[in-house]
Amino acid sequence: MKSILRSHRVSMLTALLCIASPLPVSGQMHGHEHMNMQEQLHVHGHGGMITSTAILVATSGSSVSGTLKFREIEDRIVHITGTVTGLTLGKHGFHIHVNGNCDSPDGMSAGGHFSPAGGKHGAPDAKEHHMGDLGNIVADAGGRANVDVIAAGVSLALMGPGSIDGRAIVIHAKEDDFSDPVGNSGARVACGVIEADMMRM
Ligand SMILES: [Cu+2]
Ligand SMILES: [Zn+2]
Repeated sequence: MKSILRSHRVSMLTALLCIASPLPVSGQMHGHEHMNMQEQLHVHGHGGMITSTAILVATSGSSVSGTLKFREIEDRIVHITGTVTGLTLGKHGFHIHVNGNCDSPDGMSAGGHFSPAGGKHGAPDAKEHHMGDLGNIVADAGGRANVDVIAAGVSLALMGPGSIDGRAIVIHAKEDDFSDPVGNSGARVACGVIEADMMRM
């Protein structure tokens, strides 16, 4: 009981500090009225950087879980980090899918690969690939993968053509061999919706 009270008090304090801290950009908003909505949403993130989180949910018959953190370290360069467990040894296809919906037992509700510009499926460094093609993550013999992936071209902004806010990140049973249309990476073993952290306050 005591620890519950204490953690409650800490989160209250954090919330108060967040409210009390001045907006980092409030002094430099001369051009505010000329900014589009996307730019405004960008500068209003804490510390000027939007971060998001995806909590991975195992699909039916899978025990894959984990939490992924997304940081837009430069405009349209998103760094994805975290740990995934419950995988089989080896490579697993890793993609952003278009629908932020992980409700179906097989993960198919997340739809196809996020690809606003269309084109063929491929490796992230290939000339042609879907924007959501992030290659593979690699699990060790204990089924654990340390994710450290750069997603280029996508944004955590709440809108705009490259926005991945509210979309899904999907992990597959098999290796993505980068063949069109989906890389033969098999079933979906985990799915998580990418949610902006600032919306969770
Ligand atoms: Cu996928
Ligand atoms: Zn693809």
